Amino acid sequence: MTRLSAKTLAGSPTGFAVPDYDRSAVTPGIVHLGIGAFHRAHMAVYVDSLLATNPSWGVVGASLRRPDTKEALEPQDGLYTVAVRDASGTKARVIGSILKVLDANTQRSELLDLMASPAIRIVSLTVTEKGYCSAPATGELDPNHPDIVHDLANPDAPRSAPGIIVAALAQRRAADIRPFTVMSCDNLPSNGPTTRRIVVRFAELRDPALGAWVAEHVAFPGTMIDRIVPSTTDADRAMVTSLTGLEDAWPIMTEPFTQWVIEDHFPLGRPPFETVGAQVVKDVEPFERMKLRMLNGSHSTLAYLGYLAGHQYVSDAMADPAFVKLIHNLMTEEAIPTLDMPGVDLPGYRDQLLERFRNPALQHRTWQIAMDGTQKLPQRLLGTIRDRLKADQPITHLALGVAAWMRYVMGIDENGDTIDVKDPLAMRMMAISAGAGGDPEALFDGLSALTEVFGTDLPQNEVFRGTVIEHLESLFEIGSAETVAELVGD
Ligand code: CS2
Repeated sequence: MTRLSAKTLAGSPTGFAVPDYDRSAVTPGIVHLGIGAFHRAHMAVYVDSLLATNPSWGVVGASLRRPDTKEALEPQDGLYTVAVRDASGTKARVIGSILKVLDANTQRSELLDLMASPAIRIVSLTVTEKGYCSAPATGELDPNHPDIVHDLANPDAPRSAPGIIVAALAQRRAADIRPFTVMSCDNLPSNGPTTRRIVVRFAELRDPALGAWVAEHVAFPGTMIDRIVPSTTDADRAMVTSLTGLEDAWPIMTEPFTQWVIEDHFPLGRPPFETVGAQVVKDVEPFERMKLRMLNGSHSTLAYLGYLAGHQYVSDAMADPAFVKLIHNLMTEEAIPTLDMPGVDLPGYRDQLLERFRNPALQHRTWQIAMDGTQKLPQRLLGTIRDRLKADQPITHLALGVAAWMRYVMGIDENGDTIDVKDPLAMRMMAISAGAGGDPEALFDGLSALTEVFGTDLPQNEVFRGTVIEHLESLFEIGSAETVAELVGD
């Protein structure tokens, strides 16, 4: 089978979309840290759509942890296939906006030199929540994080995202080059201001003068990013090969829906993202809050309860009417009332989400979404819970999401089989659940004492404690599917 590459694409039959520009004329304007599936399904696609008229905005990607994306894309000249799937079928498009991928561990100085060069005007990131090395409850840099300790001791050989950004900014400052704009495209709450606090703090710890310079001169626009991107499987690779006739080591599976809302704050300029479907706005935070609380809050709830009920994919859980009702009610009764978005049709947004979760062609694993719960819970469920507790409003559905997470991180499913719990705090949580010995109160007290997740207020809140424990008792007694059915009255 012929491998996808610039050469083979040039001679390949059509029937799928390919870059509509001369790739050899494209030059890098963006460095993207964390070149995983999400970026390649989202921002890289928007950039691909505008390169024909804006060739100075190509992307150089950097992988911070594993070199697997670099290894897959290098023989393909950075090209890869995006397969958009729904019940009506699959549409393939080859994306050309990624010019090159650098491995931050082995090509560090090449990466930093590129980031320090004047051509690079934007450094964007999708490094996932844990890549910010912060305490999830507060969004503040964790100075004791092993990567931060390492990077402060070795500022010229950083391995964390904040360390790499600050090293490159320091090089620009020394060379009197204006700083690039830092654009987070991760699901953090207030991702612009949060990234700013983390990067400025890291720079201050390195050198107070550098910290002051970063705080004064670097822009950190916020973004709301949305597209569902399940991990690619071998079956997906085979499907893409049969569609295009070209072997692609790392195609991307995704849904038709895509949304990107960007705060307009780019002192060195930006590509005209609004010409290719992005919304460029003054204040992005209401959009972020809406998406985190409605989409991601529902997603995590579906993931923990769905996994426990034996559903491998989100669409399997959505085939159970009780799960649909639960998620519908969670959004309608508990999330929407905490949002202030005049002019936005929130019930319409909810219905569209329910439809997206139902997409049977996507095969989005509940286990994938369940990952890194300690990094996700605060912005997806706990913030909404806090707002509702303050207003004396019920938290029944949201608290079930939290209880299901607590049940899930015990690491044993309802059949007594092991769950592969992926989370930076997995070891600590295993020890806590072992100590709790299946007692709901002890489990709640042990896990909610993780102040970097729950803060100090929630563990002491009697309503929160009582509601979560009640749900835990039910999860232990009758299991996830029955608990959901009982709650929604089915
Ligand atoms: C998901 C998100 O894995 C997860 O935690 O909730 O990745 C979700 O698919 C995206 O935020 C959708 O935009």
